[in-house]
Amino acid sequence: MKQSVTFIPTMREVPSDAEIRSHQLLLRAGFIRQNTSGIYSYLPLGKKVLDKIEVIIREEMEAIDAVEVLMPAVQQAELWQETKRWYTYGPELFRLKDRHGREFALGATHEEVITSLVRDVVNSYKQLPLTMYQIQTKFRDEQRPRFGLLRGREFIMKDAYSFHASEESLDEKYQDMKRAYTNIFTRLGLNFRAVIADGGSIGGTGTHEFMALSDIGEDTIAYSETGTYAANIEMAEVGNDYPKSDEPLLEMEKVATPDQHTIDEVASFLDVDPSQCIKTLIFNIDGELVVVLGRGDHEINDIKLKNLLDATEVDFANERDVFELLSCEVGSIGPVKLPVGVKVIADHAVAAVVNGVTGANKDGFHLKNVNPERDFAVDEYADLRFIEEGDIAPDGEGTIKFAKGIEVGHIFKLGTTYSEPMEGTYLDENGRAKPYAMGCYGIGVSRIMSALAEQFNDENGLKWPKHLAPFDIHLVPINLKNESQKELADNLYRLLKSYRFDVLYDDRSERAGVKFADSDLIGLPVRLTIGKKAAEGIVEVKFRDTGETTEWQIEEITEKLQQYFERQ
Ligand code: 9G3
Repeated sequence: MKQSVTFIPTMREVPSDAEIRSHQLLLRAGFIRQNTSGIYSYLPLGKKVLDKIEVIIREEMEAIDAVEVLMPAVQQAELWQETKRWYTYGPELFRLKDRHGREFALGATHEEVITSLVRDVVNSYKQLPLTMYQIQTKFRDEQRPRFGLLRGREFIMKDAYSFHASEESLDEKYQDMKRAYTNIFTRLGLNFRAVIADGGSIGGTGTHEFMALSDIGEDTIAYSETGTYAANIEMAEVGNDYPKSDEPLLEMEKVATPDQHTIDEVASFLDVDPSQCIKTLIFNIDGELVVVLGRGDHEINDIKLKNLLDATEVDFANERDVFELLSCEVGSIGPVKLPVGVKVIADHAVAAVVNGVTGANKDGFHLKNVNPERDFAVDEYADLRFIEEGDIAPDGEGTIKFAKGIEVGHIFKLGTTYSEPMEGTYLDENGRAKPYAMGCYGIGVSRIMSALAEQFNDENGLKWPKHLAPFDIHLVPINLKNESQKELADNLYRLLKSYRFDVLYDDRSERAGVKFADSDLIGLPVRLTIGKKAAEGIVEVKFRDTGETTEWQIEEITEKLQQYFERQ
């Protein structure tokens, strides 16, 4: 492709609203342009990378018998009303009306659509299992679109849905998808981890996220340095083996702690370690006030709390609720002598506290030598705390480290979450109607381009992995007014295309410096420069990933390139 006719608006300056490297580079190298907040155009170079990512995804989907479809983006509200999501989703769901005033959603995801499609056709176990996928634009009115393609309001997703006549069949497909995703992200060359994740509001049991490791990732993953354990920090389990000291239980006593409210203030005032304190929090869980206890040096994980109580809403109780319940400030609350009937749940670590410190439920006072079971009752102990770096991995293999990740894939076991309310049923071998067991599986296609740009760049620009670059070769003649350079460049362009290399021919009448800077910015794997030695049939070669330069004779170019690109 001749660069003079290709639309590649490179930019010298860094756009001020682009905070992260990949966003800056994709803009400056002319891969994308923002139309409005969170909504982008993919320019020729960006579109070519997207296409190469999609080829890999399609190959791996086909390998596990997933068949491609394309569903509508405009979805009738009635479908979302069947699953009640029309009512449970707020402003994030784009809604619109047609000329007759009928209501629609712009597709944020397609569980309702695909289930309505399948229920009209699939009514026998003989037609199952069935897995369909699409690669399509999704619409979500994010409150804070940011980081370019990483969090947009319109983005490209591969979403797959599977339908089964048994949990076993679903499990099998789920494992197939997990392997297919591992193949996809490995073939993309991304540094990623598959992590145990929270199903979020989509329900269903069991989900895995695929995280591309990156410091600008919004998710934190806890992984074992030497083992295989990896989980989204929201879900990472914590072991329950807390050593309990056998020191004698001392007499509980009330002590004045004037103006000491936080755990750290109280701990230092009473000269004890925060791990000796029992942190008492009051949550409002679906309208019920629940007392949650944790060790002073740990953080309570509200996602674990929500999953434990199978709750919809988990919020901190407000000051008024706390005062009504305990007639004291938040900084003085404790589990001793709570009003009857208040549910108390505690993280496992609390059970191992001996002679601990906690609030006295009286402003300005705390209790010392408090012991669980002797001084306060706990309805249920559970794993409620956030995992921390240095913890032993739950499977006992290695210690936990944190890393930031960009979620590029997420797979879910849905069970009958959608088939039940939508009456997506099949007749089993005994002729009984049963709802399909379902799975759904997403990959952020446009997000992957950002993740690749984040992982593959240097101070001069992008450095695309050679099988994903928008073009294979950047052919850069220094001076097209020079007859021998122009002739060699034109001949080489024709020759390389005849060998089916994808060539970007920089035929612009720009200075060499501009051409080289743009070439480094765009980041094609190989640059062939036609310069002074053109008359001798010598071409300068530069490899973008290593920066290495060398010279090749014209005669050896095609063979050397076939070696480099590992083509026959
Ligand atoms: C919505 C809006 C935002 C959403 C959803 C629905 C996330 C929603 C979860 C999923 C689950 C899977 C199939 C492909 C893989 C992901 N954000 N989710 O359902 F209406 Cl506005 O999308 N869906």
